[in-house]
Amino acid sequence: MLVIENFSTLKEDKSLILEEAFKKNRNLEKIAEKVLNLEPLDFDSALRLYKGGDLFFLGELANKVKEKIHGKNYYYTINRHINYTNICAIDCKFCGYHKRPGEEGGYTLKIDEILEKLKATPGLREVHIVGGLNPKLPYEYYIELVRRIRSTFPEIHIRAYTCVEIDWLSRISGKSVEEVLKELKSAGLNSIPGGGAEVFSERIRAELYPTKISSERWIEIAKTAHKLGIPTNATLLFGHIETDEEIIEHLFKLREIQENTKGFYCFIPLAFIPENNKLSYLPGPSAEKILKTIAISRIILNNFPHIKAYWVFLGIGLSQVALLWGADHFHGTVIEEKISEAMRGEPVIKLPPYEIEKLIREIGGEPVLV
Ligand code: V47
Ligand code: SF4
Repeated sequence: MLVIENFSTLKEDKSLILEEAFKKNRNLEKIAEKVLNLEPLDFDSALRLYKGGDLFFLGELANKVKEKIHGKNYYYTINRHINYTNICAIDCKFCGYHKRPGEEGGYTLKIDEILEKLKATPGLREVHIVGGLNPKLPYEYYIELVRRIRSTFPEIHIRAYTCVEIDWLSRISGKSVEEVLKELKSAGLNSIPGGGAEVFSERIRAELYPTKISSERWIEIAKTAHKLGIPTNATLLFGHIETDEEIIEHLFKLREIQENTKGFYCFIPLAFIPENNKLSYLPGPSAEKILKTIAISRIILNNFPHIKAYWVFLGIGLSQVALLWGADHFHGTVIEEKISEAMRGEPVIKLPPYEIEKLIREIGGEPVLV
């Protein structure tokens, strides 16, 4: 992909695609200059760029921002997902993974089973733990799980329990969020995954996940974690009923929090999977929408260290392309992931480290194992 040094080099470039992109996006020149200087955009400019910017133009800008932050480096890890239970007291309409308490097909993994899965993973560097809100699971299970993983694998990174689960732990234990986080940290927790943020819009929450914690609560928990020195990730679930304005609002909110706490590590734009859930009548986002959303995320969140291309939800091909549209993190080997498996009806294929490295090299990048 060609890199825009400034708009005059772009105009001189003979690539037809870029010439066309430049013609179409001439009215966005001033905004694009700010982007390339890593200056924060105002809301209206960001929205104009997202709505009106051509796919390739946005890709060029986002790639340039990515290169200013990371050069040619692209990151990945050797990890394993543990979805410890699919039983959930909440009933988000977009989720095809969970089972209601008592419903057939519900499962909960024993701590020993989880340890066996982890032991069977050569070179494991990170474990990613997320599950439903299972009323039968006691508070001690959550702490014990982290403690036993830490004592068995002293070196690995334990990323566990979204802000939604942390809120649940606080409720079932009667402890404050701060106390819960401190206990988890002393048991061995390193960081918190980004799930559960969905879209910070009350309109969408009321329609799709009315019993889930509010965006204020999600943000309060993320900020508390940051205060305690626990980095967190953040997500956006897009491509369903949200508007472009709501996407930009979500990104601006995250940007503002990061300005204050510097505690976010990675942003993961999650493309809505329409199969096997209550929103299956929706088509799901197009590849163009997905790439533009990844690009605008890199542009607005230029104070976030990383933007992740989550290949399990996006597919391997589109994730590779996303690495040229502003994403710098390919997540990891994953091995097993029950959320997309439940919706798509097929197991996640393991992506070995050498294949991830090949995908990165194929787009001219330098793989970095973290
Ligand atoms: O919170 C549920 C989402 C999330 C659907 O932190 C759906 O590094 C799309 O957060 N279509 C869990 N998304 C996954 C997650 C995650 C994944 C990878 C890396 C990280 C990280 C975090 O999955 C849930 C929810 O927002 N989800 N159903 C669906 N139909
Ligand atoms: Fe439960 Fe999470 Fe699924 Fe919502 S997205 S129903 S909280 S498992």
